[in-house]
This record gives sequence, structure tokens and C-alpha cells, in this order.
Amino acid sequence: MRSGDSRRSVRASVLWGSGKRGEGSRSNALWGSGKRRMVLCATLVLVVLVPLGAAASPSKQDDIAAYVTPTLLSSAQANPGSSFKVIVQGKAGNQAAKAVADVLGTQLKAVRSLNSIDGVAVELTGAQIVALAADKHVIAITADARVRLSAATATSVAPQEKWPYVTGVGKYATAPAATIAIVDSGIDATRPEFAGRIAANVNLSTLPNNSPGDGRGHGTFVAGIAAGHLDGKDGAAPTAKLVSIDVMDDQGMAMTSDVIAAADWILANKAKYGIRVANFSLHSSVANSFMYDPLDKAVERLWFNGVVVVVAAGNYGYPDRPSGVPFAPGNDPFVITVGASDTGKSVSTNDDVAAPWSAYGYTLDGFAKPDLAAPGRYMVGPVPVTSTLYAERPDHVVEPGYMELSGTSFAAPIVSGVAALILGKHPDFTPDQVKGALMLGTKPMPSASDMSEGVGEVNAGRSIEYTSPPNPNLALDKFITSDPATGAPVFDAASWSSTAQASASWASASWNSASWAAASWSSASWASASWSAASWASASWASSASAAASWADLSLASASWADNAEGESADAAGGAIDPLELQAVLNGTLDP
Ligand SMILES: [Ca+2]
Ligand SMILES: [Ca+2]
Repeated sequence: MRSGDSRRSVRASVLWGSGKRGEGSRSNALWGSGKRRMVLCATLVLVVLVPLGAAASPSKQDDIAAYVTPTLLSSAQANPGSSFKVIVQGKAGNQAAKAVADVLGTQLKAVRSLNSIDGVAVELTGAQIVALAADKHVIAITADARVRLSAATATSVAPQEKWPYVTGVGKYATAPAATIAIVDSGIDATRPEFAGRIAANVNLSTLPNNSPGDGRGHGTFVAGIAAGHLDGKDGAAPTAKLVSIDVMDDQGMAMTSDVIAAADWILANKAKYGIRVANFSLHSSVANSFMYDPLDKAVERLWFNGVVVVVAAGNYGYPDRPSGVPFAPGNDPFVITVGASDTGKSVSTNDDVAAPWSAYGYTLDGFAKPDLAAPGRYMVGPVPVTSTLYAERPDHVVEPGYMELSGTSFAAPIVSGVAALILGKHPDFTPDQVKGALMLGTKPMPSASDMSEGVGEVNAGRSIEYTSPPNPNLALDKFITSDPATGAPVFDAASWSSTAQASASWASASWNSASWAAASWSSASWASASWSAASWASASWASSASAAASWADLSLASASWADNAEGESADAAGGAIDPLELQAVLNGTLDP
């Protein structure tokens, strides 16, 4: 009987969220706001009343069950004997008190009435919560936000982020990882998630308005996704050391020359700090060919010298068609360009699609970008409370010092973290091999538009384990020569250009390796899509590069995204994992 009751309440909870994904958990997270609470209460009444009104038959009332915060429900089900402090809301006339008294019997204790919400605050066991959830006098049961569910063993009250499960990084929380350089707005080194792991902190910004630490807040968030380490808030590679290279002022702007100076600094100091991965969650504002853009040349130099370069695709995409990817450094064919996915409702990638603003399409030189995707929508990470980002968007603050943000900026550091883990296991891999392992291991995204997310979504479990990955840059590598003056490896653009003009199939050499057969995607299809002679020929890339500004790939309701019908509004728990799936993952019955 109890299992039937709990199943009903589970179904009700799932239905509850059907109006908008994550509605229940998000509302709970925003419970502290009086205004939000009024909205929620109105929603509660509306959603509960509609089925009652539609179904006049009294027998249908059995289908009406209380809303229970998903994480609370799963914890209660998993720990029937544990105590939970909750708030129970009843129907008008404080029917919650009667329902709670019925469940507790003679054990009625410590019940505090909350008349403004027709509810009570009470301590209940998991089993009592499950029973109460099926009581028709009860509208909602939520965790009492003043007290953390520390007694619960399986989960905490805070919504668990979905992306670590989607990408499989959770299994590698203690695995060795290479050092990651974060070229961004700086990293707040006082944050506990980076304790003892920031190997160097450099300011290379030449703009006047640049605070010490991280005045913008963007770089701290990026670093947190890449390699933060704090209970329940781990990034992709929590053992990795970080090098912060501040190129961005407090408004999130950088000069391209400062970003190039950062690449120079990495090249000069990579051995000293063991830097093997560099994350660039930014892009130039001037469309250009990679044959001429100085920022592309800078990141290529890193690549040719053993540093894996991971770049955000950009947030200037359209929801219904390709935008192209014309800006450096995401337009560089050697480096790893990352699109942002919306991970949908499930940890499975089957319902994952490109975030509607995630840029994709051909570069001006005809290369398909991004190469692969990672979760980048509704991410939660650390942001300094003194930063401009924190001050500008209080609606995105989910708890003090943490914000929910979206952007390809936050997809790229997941891939940087996985790259660092690959190098932690295979220190001898070249950047080409790391890119090969990342691309070979992606999981398919059947719901995503063609090319919108490259070959698929990054997956640590697959990519870290390959011992001999194929080389996705094989066709390009044929044009790497030695600089006659310095002997350093450089890309021979003129030779590549003439070869590509003579043979539209020049790129297919990269995808002929039998090793690609292990991929979940078709290397033959990607071979034909990965470079487009038509896109190259139509490009107007002949304009020369200028000393342009670069912008962070942060998606807020601003810039190009503001032109769209829908803004990227705050959704505090939009990236939370479904609690039932979380239980299945923790139980080992679901391996995403
Ligand atoms: Ca800065
Ligand atoms: Ca999914």
C-alpha cells in the first residue's frame, strides 16, 4: 500500500513540473522571496484545482497528491527512518495540521503553525513524509530551508547538478589531472573550492578598469566548472591545479593583444607550472580567416607546443539555423571548439539539444564548428560577491557566492577538465590525441540539429580510457612546417589553401582511420560535413585582422541574445538532476 502511495506522489511530482522544467525545485530554491512565494502559492492552487475541476468524480481525488520537493521525496523514500524538518502546506483552514496529526498519531510534537501559508513546520520521518504526500488535505511538503538535510545519507537538500552525471566526470573526482590555465577575468583565489590549487595568478590586462582577483566574476565561475572542489560542488577535474591569467576587465572585456599575451605567457611558463590545457571562454568581435587572425596563430602555437586549447563556440547562435563560427579563437581548425547543450530532463543525451544561443556552423575557412558539445545551460558555480556580474544579475544568485548562469563559456571548462583528466592518465598524449579521445568518446545527441553540437556530447568515461585515439587533425597536420627563422612549428596557410582549392576532399584524410569506427557517430558523415568548400568559397574573409576587443561568452539577456524573442532568464534549478535518476545512478542501476 505504501509503495502505491509513494508511486502516486512521485507521479504527481513529475506532473507538477510539466508546466516548466524544474518548476518545483526552482520554486523551492526561491522560497525565501515573498514575491516569489506568492507566485508559487498561486501556482499551487491553480495546478491542484484544475484537475479537481476537470474531474468531478470523487474517485479521481485519489489521484491528487501533494507536491514534494523532488530531492526531499527521494531522500524520504530512501531513508524512511531518518528525521526531516519540513514545511507542510494544507488546504485552506490549515488542514495541514490535521493531516500531520493523523500521521503522527499521539506523537504530535514540535509543530509550529504557519498561518500565512495554511501550513505547519514539523519534524517527520521519511516514512511519514511519504504517507503524508498521499493525503488529500496536503498541498505541498518542502524542506524547512533553515535546516540542511545533513541527516539524509543519499542526497542533500540542494538540487544536484545534472551535468556531472551527463558527462561522467563524477567517477574521476580523485583522478590525477594536468594543470589548466584559465584565460579570463581572473580567479578569486580566496574561494574554498580552489584552496591550495592556484599555482599562479597573473594580470595581463592593459585596460584601466581591472580589479585584482576577479572583478567581473566570469573567470571564477569558469574555473569552478573546470576544477572547483567543494563538497557537492565539484567541477570536472577537482584535483587539477589552476593558473589564472587575467585578461578581462571588470566589464568582461579584453583586448585581443592581451589574450595573445596570455598565450605567450603560457608558452613561456608551461613547463614551470605543468600547464597542458588552456581554456579560452571568449571570442574576438571581428570575423576573420584563421590564416590571418593573430589570436588564431597564438592558440595554434600553444597547440603545436603541447598545450591543449579549449575554446567556447560563442553565444551569438540562432535557435533555428546555423550562425557560422567566424570569430577567433573558436574558428581555428586545430583547437577544440565547444558548443553548449541544454541537457533536457534526463541524464541521457537522447533529449539533449544545443542551447538556442550556442553558435554553430562553418568558419570563414569552411570548417565545421563546434567540434563537440558539453552542458552549458543553467549551470551553477562560484562568483565573487564583490564582482560586477554578481551585482548586475541578482536574479541569478542561487545562494550567497553562487550563481546560475548559461553560456558556451561554461561548456568549454567541462571539456578543459576532461582534457586535463585525459592527460592525467595519459601524460604523453599530444593535443591531437586528446582532441581525438574527446571526439571519439562523445555520446550521440539524436535530438540536436545537424552540426549544432559537432560530433556529440563530451563523455569522460569513454574518452579517458582510450589508449590510442585517432587524430582528427591528421589532414591539417600535413601543412605544419618549421618556421625558417626560429625552427618552431607553424601552419603553412598558403600550401593548405592551394591544396584545398584543388581537392574538396582533402579533409577526409582525418576521418579514414579505422579507429573512428568505435565512435557513436558516423565518421563518414562527419568527413563530408567537417569541411565545406562551398562555405569557404563564399566567405568574405579577405579583410585583415585588427586590434579588436574580445568578449566573454556569457549568455545573459543581453547582446545578440536580447534580439531574440526569449531572454535567458534565471532558472536556479534548471540544471538539476531528476531525483529518481540520481538514486538510480547512485544505486548503480543507471550508468549514463
Ligand atoms: Ca579581471
Ligand atoms: Ca538529457
